[in-house]
Formats: sequence, structure tokens, C-alpha cells
Amino acid sequence: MDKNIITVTSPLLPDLDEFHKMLEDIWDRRWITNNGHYHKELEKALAEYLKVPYVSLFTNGTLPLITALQALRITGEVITTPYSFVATTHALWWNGIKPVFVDIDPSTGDIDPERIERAITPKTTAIMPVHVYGKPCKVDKIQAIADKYGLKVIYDAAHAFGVEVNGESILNAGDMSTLSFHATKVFNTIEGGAMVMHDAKTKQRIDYLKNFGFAGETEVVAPGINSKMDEMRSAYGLLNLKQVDAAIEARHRVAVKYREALRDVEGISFWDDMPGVKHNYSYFPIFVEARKYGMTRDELYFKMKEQGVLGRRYFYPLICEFSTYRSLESSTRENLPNAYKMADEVICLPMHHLLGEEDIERTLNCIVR
Ligand code: T4K
Repeated sequence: MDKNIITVTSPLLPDLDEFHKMLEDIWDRRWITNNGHYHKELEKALAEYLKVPYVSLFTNGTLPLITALQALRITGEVITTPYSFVATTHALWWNGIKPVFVDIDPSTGDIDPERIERAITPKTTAIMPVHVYGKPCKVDKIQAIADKYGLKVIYDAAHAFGVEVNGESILNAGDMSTLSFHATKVFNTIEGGAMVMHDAKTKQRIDYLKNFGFAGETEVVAPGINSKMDEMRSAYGLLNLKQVDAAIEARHRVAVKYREALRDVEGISFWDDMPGVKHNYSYFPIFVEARKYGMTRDELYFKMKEQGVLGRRYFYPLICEFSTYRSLESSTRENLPNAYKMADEVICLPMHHLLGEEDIERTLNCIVR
């Protein structure tokens, strides 16, 4: 990667010598996947770090979504948000489930609970919200609706590693939550992911499902899939877990600087921290109001790009604009005005633990005039 380019993120990498020692140990054990030593260690360490009862590791963040829907036997229609990475809705599609898009709350980017009830039909079986950018959904309101209509709730918490509300992990909300440990995430295992669940029985079932449904050498209890994490990536994850707090703190410092510099820029808005929330600063979205700023979002995005500052337009286009989904009744601009507006105005600024003063200044110089 060209040193003069500032990317939207940069992976948190473990110390190479420490990783090498762990690799030697794995070589000695000659056990490289299928619920090995480091796999077990990482599941335990993550449950403790994340303050959740049970964690099941996966090979990426998409397969736990697909598997959660299988495990809960979700069918028919599922209410979800169009303002996310496309994997959220693809997981429904891969299960033969019809996504029903509900608009977002413009003050958080998350699904607006006030709009969920009117999208429920006799075919609705679940709600799949996303804590987008790690900003916690209104989980109590969503749960109240789910309880009233007998629906399951699966949170796509791909962005919400370590996020807490009033001291409690946001990952404990709903029936299950899923995480992504992709290279671009706050905590990464190169590729990787996890599911968080409330009880040992569910963990057991998920562990079967991610290993072809095997419950023993000769017994298959369900049409499972292969989505196990291997020993190398589990060891890598254990090392990254030791440094993730420092990385989040470094991201926090970047957020503080961005906010200071952008607070009074006419036509640019952003979010402050939410009261009672422990954030992970996974993304720093800004919103460009063209009329007031004097430049459209895309004009600013390409101006930044010309200067080597690679922000990203997460999440533009909306999921409902892609060919697979655009003909659904719920995909229209009339149904999703807030989501379309946000997708048209957003740029995620570079946000990672390695950004220095100079990088921050170069980024801000593109925006502040
Ligand atoms: N649900 C949600 C809400 C998600 O956001 C995601 C994934 C998922 C589910 C699915 O989880 P996974 O199955 O992916 O675990 C990235 C990621 O690939 C994807 O994981 C992520 N969300 C999504 C929001 O972003 P791209 O296509 O934008 O990534 P890419 O390759 O353009 O990388 C972005 C920047 O990161 C690069 O410009 C530079 C930097 N980078 C990237 C990589 C891979 C590095 O510096 N080093 C690297 O190794 O999708």
C-alpha cells in the first residue's frame, strides 16, 4: 500500500514474534482446526472480554447470520434494515427468506422501531436489526414488539465489538447476535466471526451446525455447514485481544480530533457519543448537506480521493438498490426516505489505530475550508 494513501481502515496486527511462537506451538500439537486448543481459548477469552455467556467462533461474519436463521428455523418474511453491508440481507436470501425493509432513525442510522409494527404481516417470523457503525439499536423497544408478535430477534452486531450500554454488553440483546472479525474490523482474526447466545444448549446446537451437523463420529443431527475457525486465526485473535483496548483508545483520540475540527463546519454533521454507551469507534461517518456545504457528498468524496484520502461511502448504495432486492415492495424511496438520504450524504472518514496527527490534518484539510 502506497504510504501517501490514507485508507479508511488498517488492520490491527499482532506482534510477529509472539505470533511465531504460537505457530510453533500449533506445529508441535499438529492440531490445526476442528475445535482445537486455541479455538477453545479464544471462545473463552472472548466471552469474558465481551461480558457475554457463550461465544461460538466462525470463519467469517456472514456464516453466523446464515446459521442463526437456520438454528431458529426462521422462514417467510424478516424485517430488516436497508442501511447495512449487503451480507445482512444476503443471509436472509440464502435461507429463502423474504427481506422486508424498514426505514432507519436518522439520529442513529439504525432501524426505526416506530416503523417496525406496520411492516409485520402473518408471514413475519423475525426482526434482523444491525447496530450500524456500532451504534446500539433501541433494543428494548425492538424486544417489546418481538414479544408482542412472537417474533425472534437476531442482531447483526458485526460493527459492535465491545459496545456496552450502561455497563452491559449490547451483544446480550435479542435471541442471538453475530460478529465479524474481518481484517477491516476493530478486532480482527483476518477473516472470522462469531455468534453470541444465551445458553449452553443453543451453543451446543450452533457448534453442531457449524461442523456439518456432527454430534459425534457417526451421528449427524442437522444439515449443518462448515464454518469453523482454524487454529492459526484463533491464536492470532488471542494476541489481538490483548491490544484491542489500546486500539479502541487510539480510535477514540482520532474521533475527538475530528469532532473538534468539524463541529462548526456549515453543512457537515456527525454524531457525538451517546450517553451511557461505551463506543468502539469502528467508523466515523460524516454527513454532507450539499446545499449548505456548497459541494455534494460525491464531489467531496472524489476531492478527498484525489488527495489520497480514501474515505468510503458506507452504506451507499443501500442494500435495497442492488439488483436482487430492488423489485421488492419495501425497497422504494417512499418507504425508506431516511435511509436513502443518509446513503446519499455519508462518507466514513479514515478511522483506525495507526492514524497520526499528519494523517488527521490531511483528512481534515480536504473538508474544512
Ligand atoms: N454485517 C455487516 C453489518 C458487515 O459490515 C459485514 C462486513 C458483515 C455482516 C459480513 O462480515 P464478514 O463476512 O465480512 O466477516 C469490507 C469488509 O470486507 C466487510 O467485512 C465489512 N462488513 C464491510 C463494511 O467492509 P470492503 O469491500 O469495503 O473492503 P475493502 O477490501 O475495500 O477494504 C476497505 C479498506 O480497508 C481498504 O481500502 C484498505 C483497508 N484494508 C483492507 C484489507 C482487506 C487493509 O488495509 N488491509 C486489508 O487486508 O468490505
